[in-house]
Amino acid sequence: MFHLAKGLYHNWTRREQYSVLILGLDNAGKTTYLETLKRTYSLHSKPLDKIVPTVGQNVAMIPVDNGRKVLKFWDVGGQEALRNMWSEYYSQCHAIVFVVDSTDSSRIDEWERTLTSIMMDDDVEGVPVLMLANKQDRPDRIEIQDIKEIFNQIAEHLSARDSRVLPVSALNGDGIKDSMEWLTVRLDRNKKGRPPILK
Ligand SMILES: Nc1nc2c(ncn2[C@@H]2O[C@H](COP(=O)(O)OP(=O)(O)O)[C@@H](O)[C@H]2O)c(=O)[nH]1
Ligand SMILES: [Mg+2]
Repeated sequence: MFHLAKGLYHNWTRREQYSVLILGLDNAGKTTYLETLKRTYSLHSKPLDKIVPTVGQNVAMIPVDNGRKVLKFWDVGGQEALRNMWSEYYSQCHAIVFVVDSTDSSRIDEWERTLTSIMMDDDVEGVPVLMLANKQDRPDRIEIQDIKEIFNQIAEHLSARDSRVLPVSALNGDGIKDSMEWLTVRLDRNKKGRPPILK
């Protein structure tokens, strides 16, 4: 009886854990996004003016659905030399957040190539991709419609998967909750393809 109760309790308290990779070029705002997520979901976070370029990785565990699910976010650094390491995380990830700096028109080609190569990788087949058009608080931003068009051209050539472009400001928090909602729904929907880790 005790074992049965213990087993039931264990199943009932089991949490689903999903890994979400935060990718994008350096200076796009990936670490700022991670810190703002932590602050929005009441975790301890760094002051945004203390963020330095990421070497290595930053990780945050964010509980959702009253703690029944945990989203483990990985911010793995975006400088060119570090991008080669991204693929090491692909087979384990359940979703990708790709962050772009909406004010930097000089690097559109670079992020377009980078995003295309991610989406073409067999190890992320079927994985939901959320693109964050970041720095929307800045008046010199490129029109969101133009960013969507570039994204849609990339997404068009790929197999069916959930994808979306969201305008956000990692700095002032606009759109951050929307990004979490989008991810939570898609992770659940993609559960058969990529089951969560049960903890
Ligand atoms: N105005 C504005 N600046 C941002 C935003 N997100 C990030 N930044 C700035 O962009 C720079 C790079 O941010 P960081 O998070 O280190 O980028 P990462 O290299 O992608 O991790 C920093 O100076 C941030 O303060 C945003 O939403 N709006
Ligand atoms: Mg960083």
